[in-house]
Amino acid sequence: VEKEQTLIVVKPDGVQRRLIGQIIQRFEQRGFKLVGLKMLQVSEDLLSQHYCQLTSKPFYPRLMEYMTSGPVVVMVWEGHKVIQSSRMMVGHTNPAEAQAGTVRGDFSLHVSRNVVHASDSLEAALREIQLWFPGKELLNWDCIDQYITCE
Ligand code: YYY
Ligand code: MG
Repeated sequence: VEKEQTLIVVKPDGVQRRLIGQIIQRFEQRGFKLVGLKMLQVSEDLLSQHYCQLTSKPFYPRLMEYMTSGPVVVMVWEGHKVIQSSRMMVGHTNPAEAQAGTVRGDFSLHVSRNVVHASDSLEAALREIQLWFPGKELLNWDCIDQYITCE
C-alpha cells in the first residue's frame, strides 16, 4: 500500500501564462491521484513558512515578491514514489539546466520564473501539505484504476 503524497504549486507565472491545465495533465497522465486542489493568493506569512529554509538567501526577497505577485494553484498528488517522480517531471531548479520534457525544461527560461514547485523530500512534503492544506481539506477517494498507481 503506497500512500505517498506531494505538494505541487503552479506559481504565479504559470497561472498568468495559462499553464495550469497542461501541468495538471502531466500528473494525471502519469497515473497520480489528485487529492487536493485550490487557487489562492498566498500570504507572506504562509510563504515565509513554506520557504523557511531560504530566508538568508540573496534571492529570497525577489522570491517572496514573485510568489505573492498573483494567484497560485496548489495541489496534492498521491501515488507510488510521487515525491521523487514529481521532482523528475518538474526538472532542475534552474530552467536553463532543466531537461526538455520536464515542466521547467519545456515552459521556462530563468530560475526566478520557474513555473512550478514540487516538494523535495518526504519530510518537506509532510510539512508543506500540512501548511497549505491544514485540517481535513484533502479528499480520500477511490480511483477505479488503482492498479496503475499500485495502491
Ligand atoms: O525546490 P526547487 O524549487 O527546485 O528549488 P529551491 O532550491 O528549493 O528554491 C526554491 C525557489 O527559489 C526556486 O524554485 C526558485 C527560487 N530560486 C531563485 O530564485 N534563485 C536561485 N538561485 C535559487 C532558487
Ligand atoms: Mg525546494
